[in-house]
Amino acid sequence: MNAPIRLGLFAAALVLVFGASALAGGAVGPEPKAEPEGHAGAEGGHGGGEHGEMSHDVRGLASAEDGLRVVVEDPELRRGRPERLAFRIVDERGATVRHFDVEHTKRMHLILARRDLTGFQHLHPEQRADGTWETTTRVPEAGSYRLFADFSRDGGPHTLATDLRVDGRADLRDLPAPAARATSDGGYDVALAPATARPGEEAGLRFTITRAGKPVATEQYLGAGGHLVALREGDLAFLHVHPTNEAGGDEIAFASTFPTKGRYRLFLQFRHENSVETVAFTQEVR
Ligand SMILES: [Cu+2]
Repeated sequence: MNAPIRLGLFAAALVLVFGASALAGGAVGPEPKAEPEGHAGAEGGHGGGEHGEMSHDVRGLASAEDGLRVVVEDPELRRGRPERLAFRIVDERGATVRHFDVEHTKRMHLILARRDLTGFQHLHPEQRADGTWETTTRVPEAGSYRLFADFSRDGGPHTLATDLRVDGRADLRDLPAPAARATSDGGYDVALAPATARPGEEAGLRFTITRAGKPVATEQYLGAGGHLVALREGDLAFLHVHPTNEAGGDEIAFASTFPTKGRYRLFLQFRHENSVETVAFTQEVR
């Protein structure tokens, strides 16, 4: 299938699943008054608490939520060269938020992923005096990317997301089938223990790492044995995942609740010998 058709199908699926308000939320620019109560149950994901426990597990579907909004200075990046990426978090009055809580040892976590769940990056931008978050990144492939600003403010977690465009023809890829093993660029072999993940139930995700056949004990990374980001295929909903063990063991474990059936891409990052390695797995939820 060629890229325009696939993009078209994707857009149609988005409308079907999340309706017009989610689309508006994904757009860059002035934000209409959101109607977060418009969605049903598990897919609401607004973290307000009134939707029950599940609402904490899906985030990152909107650029504005709970009175906060992410504003990207320039959402167009040129491909294959270092580009400045700057954004602010603004409150309901349009004032730039300057104070953030430290979460996983950082005040701001910036995640980038292309719509086909390739091109994952996890960055820690610097905050300027005016509150703007800024970093430099190089995106090697064209396409539509999701930017996630993951942070905590006044004790409340937030993940706001918006789109970035990278020039050129996008060669979109199918999500890889589930596999029990993946290898990082640095040559680390990672195994994901088989786990049955059911919608709405907490699932344990356990990874073991070897290099050249020998077990590897990871070093502390962002305050834990590793960091895991889980994104849902189709809408790139960002799941809350928390580590359930410390660094130094022979296993990195996390717990996450997959809100719905479907496929998710898990991005595991860990540190060893001062290098941060990334591997990705496809998780099916039935
Ligand atoms: Cu981070």
